[in-house]
Amino acid sequence: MTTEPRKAVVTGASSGIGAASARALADKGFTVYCAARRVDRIEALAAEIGGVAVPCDVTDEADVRRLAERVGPTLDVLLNNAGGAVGVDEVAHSKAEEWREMYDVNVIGTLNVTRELLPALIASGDGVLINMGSTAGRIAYEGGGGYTAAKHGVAVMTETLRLELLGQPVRVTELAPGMVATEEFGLRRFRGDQSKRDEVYAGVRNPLTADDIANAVAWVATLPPHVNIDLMVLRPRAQATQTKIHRED
Ligand code: 8X3
Repeated sequence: MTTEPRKAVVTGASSGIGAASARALADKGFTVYCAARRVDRIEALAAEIGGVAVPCDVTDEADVRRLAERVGPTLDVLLNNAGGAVGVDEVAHSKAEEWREMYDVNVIGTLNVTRELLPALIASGDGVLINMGSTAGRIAYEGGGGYTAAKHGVAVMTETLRLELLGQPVRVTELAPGMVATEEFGLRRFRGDQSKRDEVYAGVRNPLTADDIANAVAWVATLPPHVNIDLMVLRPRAQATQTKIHRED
């Protein structure tokens, strides 16, 4: 008797934590559906890890329906990773379009993908749903209003899902990383300003890497079916809170 490989979907798989998580899940034997907007990147990643590239903008409901069709009737792991921060303005000077963009990708994107793939997760008999939150979903900080609001949204949606899915064969986890040194997250937040992005990590000896978060994803995804990790907060040793950071010269 042959067993079908287990399937995982990773959104935002074109770079950073998403790409690293796709690799980590493939290492654990999953066939990974790599979903993102940048086709060249997900095709290269899928070729590297023996996965499937699915072009998908998580804010586009038709794209997400196509993703669900591609995955088919069962799915073992869903990592809602697509998200990000745009801008560092104080609330008094914030632009609605930037807040909308953050709410759209972080919250509505997670909603769209979860809604379309939930039946397949349930049908697997042991689905694992992992939402990529952030320490920004647990605290407020100056200049982070739009992003913290969106990530608080992800945190509350994750808790709501755990309540609503009680009794169904689906585990629900929020991963909440703090300082992770990926290239694109900071560049997008600072609108392409490399020196501002680099300042965030200045003097911090070892910020977390995308692989650190990917290890956590792979661990959560391969625990025995009765073990649910509700929330995992991950920070580098050099970071006690969002604003209390140990920097060396
Ligand atoms: C990233 C964490 O500190 O930039 O999700 O808000 S922080």
